[in-house]
Amino acid sequence: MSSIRSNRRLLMAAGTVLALATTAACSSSSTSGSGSAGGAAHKKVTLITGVKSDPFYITMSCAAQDEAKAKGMDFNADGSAQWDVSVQRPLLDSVAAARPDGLMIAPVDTDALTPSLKQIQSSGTKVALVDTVVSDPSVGITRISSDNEKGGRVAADALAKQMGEKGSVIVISVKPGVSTTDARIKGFTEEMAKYPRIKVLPTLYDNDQPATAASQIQSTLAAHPDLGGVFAGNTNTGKGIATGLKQAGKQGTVKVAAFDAEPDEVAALKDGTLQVLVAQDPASIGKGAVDQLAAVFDGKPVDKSIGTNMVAITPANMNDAGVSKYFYKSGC
Ligand code: T6T
Repeated sequence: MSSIRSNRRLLMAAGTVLALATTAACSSSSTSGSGSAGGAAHKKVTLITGVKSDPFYITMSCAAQDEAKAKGMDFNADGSAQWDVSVQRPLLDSVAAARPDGLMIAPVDTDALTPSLKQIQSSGTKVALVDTVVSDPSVGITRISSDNEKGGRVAADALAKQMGEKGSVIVISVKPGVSTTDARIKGFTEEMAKYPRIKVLPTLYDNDQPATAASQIQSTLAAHPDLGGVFAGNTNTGKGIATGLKQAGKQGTVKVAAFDAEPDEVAALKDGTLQVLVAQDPASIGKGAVDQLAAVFDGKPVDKSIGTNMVAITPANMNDAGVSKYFYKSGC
């Protein structure tokens, strides 16, 4: 049975709601037949996030924990100390040994961890991919994330507007091989091509280190004094760019569109160092993954792919309750 869910996606920019009807590409649904014995209650579910201390993943984990508790599941969460395959792999090895009923994971690379994930899946653990994905389509009963390419396009249009549609712009992001940020960069650069008076400089990667992003933006300013705009691919990059611009005395002069809405980014939006945040809905990603695992445990249809909301936040709409609810949390 195929279940098609169409969800209305709202992207708000400066109080303007851009309603984007997005059909979650749940082109087919699958069930596990009779489902695991005993349904969702008391099933053991583990969440492995990309970076444990990142407010994006903290917000996701808090919502997943609440939903798992409501369903009587035994939930635990862990995450890498930094965005690195060699740091996340031992966590996966522990999951393989523990053999939980369900694993929710944001893999930090599109390919490097696939063998481990396939081995965990073949041992009977149901895998839900949250936020990031791997290239191998056989991994995961469900994939839940933002439409990152669309988010990159929204960032490009918002930044171009801030720059008066002219000047040079640079993209700084985490590292190549991350499904989400790669998609944002793709959407951003393709959209920016529509602005002939904007020159896109070569992308820089900061390994998800704010200090590196701060240093990179300052060296970019030294090499390109006319720099007009920056696209920050995620939380730690946005945080670092804000710091670097302040250190260079360029806050507000160089316009910034940043993905995510963790507390330091929100503060930088408020003080005028960042101009636009493309916030995701990590809570819905976490809750949704628990719900899909519960469905498979209960032998019910599973949505293979679910898209979640994004909101473009600016100083003009950041105090609206419907927008500020997307700010990420640093704790449950
Ligand atoms: O932007 C989020 C997440 O969507 C991405 O996959 C990696 O970076 C973040 O975790 C924020 O650090």
